[in-house]
Amino acid sequence: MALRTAITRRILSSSSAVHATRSMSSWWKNVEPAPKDPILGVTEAFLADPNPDKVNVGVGAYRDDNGKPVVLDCVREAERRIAGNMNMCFDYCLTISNFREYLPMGGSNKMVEETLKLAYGDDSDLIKDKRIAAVQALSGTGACRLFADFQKRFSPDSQIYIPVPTWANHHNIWRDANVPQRTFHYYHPESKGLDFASLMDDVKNAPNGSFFLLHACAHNPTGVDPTVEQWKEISYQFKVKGHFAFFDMAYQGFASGDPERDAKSIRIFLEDGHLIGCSQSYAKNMGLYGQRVGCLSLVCEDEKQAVAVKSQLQQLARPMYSNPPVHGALIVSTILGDPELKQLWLKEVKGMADRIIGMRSALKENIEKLGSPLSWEHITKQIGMFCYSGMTPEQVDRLTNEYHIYMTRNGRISMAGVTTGNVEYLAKAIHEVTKGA
Ligand code: KET
Repeated sequence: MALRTAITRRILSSSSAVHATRSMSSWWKNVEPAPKDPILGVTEAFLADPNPDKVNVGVGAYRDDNGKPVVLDCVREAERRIAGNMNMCFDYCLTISNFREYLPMGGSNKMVEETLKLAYGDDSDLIKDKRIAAVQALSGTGACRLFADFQKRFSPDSQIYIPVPTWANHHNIWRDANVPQRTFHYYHPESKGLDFASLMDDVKNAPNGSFFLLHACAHNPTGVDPTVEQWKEISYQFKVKGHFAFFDMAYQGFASGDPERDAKSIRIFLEDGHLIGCSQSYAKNMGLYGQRVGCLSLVCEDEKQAVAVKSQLQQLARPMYSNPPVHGALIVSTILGDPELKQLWLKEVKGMADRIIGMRSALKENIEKLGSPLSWEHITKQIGMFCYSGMTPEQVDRLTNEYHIYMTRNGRISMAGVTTGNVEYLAKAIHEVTKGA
């Protein structure tokens, strides 16, 4: 009897185990592979290619003239100071033994304070009057996403107007935050410049009080920015229409070589009294790509509103990632909090921007030298990290398949990946795939 019960029990438990295995294996049966990311997927394909002559001008990540990733000297020095525990004054005068503690939900106050000065100006009254709600964010992407979630929560019926074209991930970010997207004209393919007239029409025709995403400088992917005069007109029209401007500033310093000059668009809007939003990232201009350090800020009517808005941003962060990582913030606050290190940083940002400007001329000259009948003026006219070459997806495919040159299919060349060593090869390949066009 006892034996029979034990056997029955075993049969039952093994059949339920089979059943459990079956249902577990069917949990994800409807999951299809996600499409490759149009930018980061290029890096994956590049890494998988064994060809020694391969060139990566896909992702917007700065390389030195040997094609190697760069750690800035100011960052190395900051890390030395951090590791050496030089009684640094961070948020709570942390020491080496305890700076791995959690940061507050809004991140490092010291880092945020220094970051706001870069966007709003050292002497900004908005900072003095504590009218800016700001939190440390998971780099520029995290700042955009946090804002999109905030927009959905506090303006649930609003939409976001996004330029055509834009950084591909903007679409994903606002999609995943469930904010409907609209587009506005930006780039003019024939002139390879700004379609200012259509842009202004779209601004005028959008319903009053619409949300717009603007690239503060070094527009990605086009490398085309409005002039100061055009920014003034845009700002004026935003005022007339009561639109909200959200600035994505992922390349401060990369357009002109000077972070202060690159903040001009934002300053124009501030002069006009706009209550803007802003995403800042240290991925590119401090080379802190993998540290994921950035900032989201929203200008408010007064200090009381800023306190409320910041508390809500923190409440959004808490269930997502609780609080941001500490190390990158410590590097940034160490550099920007020390006048000497800040000077070194400014010099290094200019060095990166200048090398890219030099490569623009070199690429253009090399293509022209080969006798290309096409105009390549836009290579040197466009600014920032990218050249929007005008090449078609098919031409890009040929570059990749025949020449092992990796770039996004929209024809964007990351000029940061061009070097004196590969510029001739790149020019020749571009000439070959475009000469029949
Ligand atoms: N905004 C823009 C306009 C942008 O180009 C990037 C990155 C980001 C935000 C986000 O950067 P983060 O690393 O989250 O601070 N662009 C490059 C890398 C990427 O696609 O993630 C790129 O376009 O190649």
